[in-house]
Amino acid sequence: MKPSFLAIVGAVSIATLIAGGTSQADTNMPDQNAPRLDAAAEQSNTSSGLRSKAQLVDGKGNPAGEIIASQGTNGVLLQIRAEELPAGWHGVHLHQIGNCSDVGVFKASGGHIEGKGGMHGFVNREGTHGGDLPNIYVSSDKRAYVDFFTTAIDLQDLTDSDGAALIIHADPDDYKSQPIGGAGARIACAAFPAM
Ligand SMILES: [Cu+2]
Repeated sequence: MKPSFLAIVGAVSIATLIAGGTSQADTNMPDQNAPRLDAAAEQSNTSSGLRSKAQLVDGKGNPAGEIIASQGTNGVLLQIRAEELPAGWHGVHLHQIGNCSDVGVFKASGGHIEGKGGMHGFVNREGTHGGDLPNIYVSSDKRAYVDFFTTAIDLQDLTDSDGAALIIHADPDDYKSQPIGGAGARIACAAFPAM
């Protein structure tokens, strides 16, 4: 199934280019007629050997920014460009499955990437999870632009057979409570595809 789906996506892209016949910039514009969430996200979430890109969607399935994960010498650089999120502190974690299809709930993304084992939390003596990340602060303009570097994982942990997701939670992570630092509901999700 997967190869034929990819082939169809490729064919559609080429057809669009030919039919459009317009500038490169136009082909990058969001298509207003495209299905709102998953089809668009499938096509724009991409992985290469050293880099993976994932579109962030909010609790209504609307675009809310972009995450780029790049393999470094001894870890992964995560560049978060989040928009249209509620102001305040929010927990951010890497979850096990690259699936944001259950919009507004985002439980399909599974639990945290556990890595070498242990509990959740940067200041937990039994911690930490491989998917643990610092909180982000969204300002009154609803944006947070943040770069993180983590040595707890490699890019292949995000692009394994079921992908991975970056989840933004409603509340901040206290870095010690189980299982998610008291960070509450999942309000935004970005799916890294399998590679
Ligand atoms: Cu989480």
